[in-house]
Amino acid sequence: MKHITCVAIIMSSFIVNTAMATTYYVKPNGDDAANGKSHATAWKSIGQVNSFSAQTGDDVYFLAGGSWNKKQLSINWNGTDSNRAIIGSYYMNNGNETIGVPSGTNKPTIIGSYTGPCSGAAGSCINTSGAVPSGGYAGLIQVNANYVTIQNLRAQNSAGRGIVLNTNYHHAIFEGNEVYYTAGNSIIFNRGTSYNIMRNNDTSLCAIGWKQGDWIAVSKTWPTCNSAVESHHNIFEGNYVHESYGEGIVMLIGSSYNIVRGNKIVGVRSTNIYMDNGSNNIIENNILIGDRDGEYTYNNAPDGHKYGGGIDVKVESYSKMYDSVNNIVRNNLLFRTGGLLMGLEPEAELEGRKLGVKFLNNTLIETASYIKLNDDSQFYDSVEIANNIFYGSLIAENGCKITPTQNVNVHHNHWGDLQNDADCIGNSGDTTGNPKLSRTNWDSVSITNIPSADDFKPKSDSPVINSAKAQTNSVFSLEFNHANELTGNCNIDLTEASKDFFCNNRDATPDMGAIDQNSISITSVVTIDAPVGLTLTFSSN
Ligand SMILES: [Ca+2]
Ligand SMILES: [Ca+2]
Repeated sequence: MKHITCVAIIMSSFIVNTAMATTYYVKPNGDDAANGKSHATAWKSIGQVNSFSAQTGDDVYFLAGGSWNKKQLSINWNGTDSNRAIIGSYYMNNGNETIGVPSGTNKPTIIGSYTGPCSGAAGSCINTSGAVPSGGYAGLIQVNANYVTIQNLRAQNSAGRGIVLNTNYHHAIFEGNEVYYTAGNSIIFNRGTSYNIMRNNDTSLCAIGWKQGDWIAVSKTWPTCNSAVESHHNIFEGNYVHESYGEGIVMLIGSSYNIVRGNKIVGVRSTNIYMDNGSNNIIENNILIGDRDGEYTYNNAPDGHKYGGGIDVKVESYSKMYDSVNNIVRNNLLFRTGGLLMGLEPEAELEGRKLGVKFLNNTLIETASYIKLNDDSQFYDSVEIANNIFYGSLIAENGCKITPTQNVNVHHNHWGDLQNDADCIGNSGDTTGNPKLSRTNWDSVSITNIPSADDFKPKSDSPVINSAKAQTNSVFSLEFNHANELTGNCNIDLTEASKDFFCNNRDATPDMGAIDQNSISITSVVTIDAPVGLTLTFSSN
């Protein structure tokens, strides 16, 4: 008998009109010859899940605490909007099968064959025969169907990717999963997918040894941790991406109408949030913490230190068929990462591609640069840089480059300790000097001692208070149908760009930076009714 918890009640709303759908259970000491319909008769193997005659909307739950070795899990049956195919975790509570993961118990764990990170020469790092999964582009958990939810599983030691939505499938929800040690990406929505949610996942140690067709040394990898490729209308929300060699959260090759919000990205080697050749995307309310000179750093900065990247919006040559316009980067907090970047590659310029981004109300502390726009502004489309705080004593020069200023509307920014940079200082509404943030000593910050959002909050005597210019109606019309799937306290309001980091309305005289001084302290950016478990709290360490 299935024990109905409050969690299960949430899930049960999906189980209307689903007489045909069945719930199956899998446990390490199960029996594939049993019917799988209870804990007592649970199946044993991933192979059984991969090959049984599934009906639309069937659900499969693996026993929490169990692990399954060296077998790719492949989901090949559809759900529907009202009856998703859910693959998740269960446990026994007073003799009842209960959906979820009990406190202190590991999520059901699927383990591949890779034990990286790879430190040897290219091609020497893995026994390619018998690798699980079989190649760097394959997922340890692979979804080849629509309306599938993967929740509360752990995928680790993948010789390829972690969790993959394969090409041209749609409406996936991947949430509450842990993905650790992957040769390639942690979680990816592949080409042609759309209307997906990647939420509350914990991903770490991605890109430990794969690049374009070969398993290679980790120092040469670049795969992204969580990403979308030619994939639209997706939400990336509340994910924790940390201690990884690739990029953090990435939208590639024309991925459009995506929202990246409320994620925490800590100690990733390359760019924290990256997008190229995509339009109508919003990147907001994320916390990015760098790992200066640590293992997970890549770029050399003018101050002699190594940083990862910050937030970068590009038009690249390899996908030069797409513009990258109508993008918003707002209310993000960055510490010791790269800065805010945008630009076009030469071949894309030859194609006449356009690049448009609004960087609004971000706060950057001790970043490797403040903002750098390539010298290609004739291709810019509605570029605006306003209401941002840039501050960091580590950066004495070269922190800012905005030339020429044609087609770039720069105003009302706080330039911190940049005193004489003609590229940046002197625009309408600018302020300078110490922004007087809540936290004064940042030296102890590390990837294991993460500042809270409140640390970035300006004090009442800060020059940034009441110095911003109100931004209204600056957000494009976003073709997005996820409204019913957003459960946080920061609903997407497409006509209102004047909210602070905590999604409070800014007052009539708004402040620069992500957080208004007068905003109340709230401990989480997004409060998500995930089916089970993980809720990220952004003010805690
Ligand atoms: Ca179902
Ligand atoms: Ca104010």
